[in-house]
Amino acid sequence: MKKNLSIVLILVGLLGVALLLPKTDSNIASTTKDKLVTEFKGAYLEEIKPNGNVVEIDMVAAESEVEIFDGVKTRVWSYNGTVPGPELRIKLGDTLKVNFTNNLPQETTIHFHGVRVPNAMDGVPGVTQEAIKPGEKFVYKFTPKDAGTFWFHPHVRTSEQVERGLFGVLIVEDKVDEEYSQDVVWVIDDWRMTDDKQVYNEFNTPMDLMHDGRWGNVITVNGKLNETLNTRPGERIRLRMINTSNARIYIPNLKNLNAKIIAVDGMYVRDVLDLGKLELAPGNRIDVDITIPQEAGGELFKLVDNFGPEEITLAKIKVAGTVVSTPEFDLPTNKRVPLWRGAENIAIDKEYRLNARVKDGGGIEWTMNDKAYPNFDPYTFKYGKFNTMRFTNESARLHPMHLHGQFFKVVARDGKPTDEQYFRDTVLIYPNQSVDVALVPLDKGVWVNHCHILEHAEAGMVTAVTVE
Ligand SMILES: [Cu+2]
Repeated sequence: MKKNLSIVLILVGLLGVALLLPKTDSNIASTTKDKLVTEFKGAYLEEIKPNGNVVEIDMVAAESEVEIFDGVKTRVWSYNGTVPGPELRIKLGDTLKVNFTNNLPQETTIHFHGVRVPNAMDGVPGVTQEAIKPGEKFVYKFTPKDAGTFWFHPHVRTSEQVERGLFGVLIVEDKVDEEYSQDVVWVIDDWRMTDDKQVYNEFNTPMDLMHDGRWGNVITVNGKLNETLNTRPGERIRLRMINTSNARIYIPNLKNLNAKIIAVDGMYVRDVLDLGKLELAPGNRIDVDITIPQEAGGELFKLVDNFGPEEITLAKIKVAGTVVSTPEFDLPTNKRVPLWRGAENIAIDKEYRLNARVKDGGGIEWTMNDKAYPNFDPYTFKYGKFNTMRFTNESARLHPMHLHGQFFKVVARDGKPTDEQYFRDTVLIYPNQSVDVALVPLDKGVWVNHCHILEHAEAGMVTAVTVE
């Protein structure tokens, strides 16, 4: 009896202490943050266990020629002789090993966009590795942590090297992918060409820098002017779209087809959304699930771009042949994508103000917090914790902001809460708009955070964050 009483007294005492503790805003905020981290757990992997299978490929970057226009050779820079470069397909758990040789007349690196790689494999010169000199080799080896649609490109003089044709595709397959009738990649690129169909070889022009970067006069899908996908009625297709353009933004739409977006920037969405409203900014990927209607034999469907005032046809889907039975399975989604309700009420950890200014001695430079790379405003995100970041666009131009090595979720635009039902690695910020994003970083290292309008990045719009 005496013992019980003492326990009661201890409990009363503890309660008293708890009541006396001030309920500060920071206490409340840290409790909320912990809840948001708990909600995030399991949304994607913290670590991957390699399955022991190594997929090895030799890759050479060099000058070459491709035929985009009938009978005309266009001089390009390419990976293994084609634009786009090789489409690498591996399974989740596989290790990718790229034996890379630089036969370009310039230094280069390879960055695997959107892939959570060990920091040393991120391909950023001066941050994660030394630039690879002409004639030199480098081995990229890593086990991607996520299944999805990714791409790769240089991170040296990127606006020139990507425009000349250096980019390729990395698909990390998961088991759901196999059930589709077809699994197709459409790499959408935009080129500025001369009248004789060569890559216009002045890069980072003052006009491009002052505006939204280098928009071209030729758009290709998979390196072709008239890409057409051949299908049969009833087929169910996974279409993976990647924007590898330097600067052009698309709003892709498949007219007269019921196209559902199942993944954004490689990662499955929580709930599917309709194609036709979401921007595909440079760097972004959108995967859609479409079924060719059984009665659509002989039809031609169009992939169009609705970003600008004039609709542009990008590619076509031709339907012919005998009807096939449609594979039946649930739309692949990730119900673990958090809602993060209340995230917009949490104080912003780090704000980046995006703007431009005239450089000493003339010319434009693009800044993040008044610094132009290689000068930058350093910041550290806390590993495994809830972090927030705001992009405030103080300029009148577009900025698709890309953070390496992490996924984030948009939680507010212009201060208004929003629930995007998916993660991203690149988010488009419109003129004078602010976008708040939240993330739980699971990958340590120094990661650049930059505008994916490649001319803006080249002119300074790059910063770096540390995750530790
Ligand atoms: Cu920009």
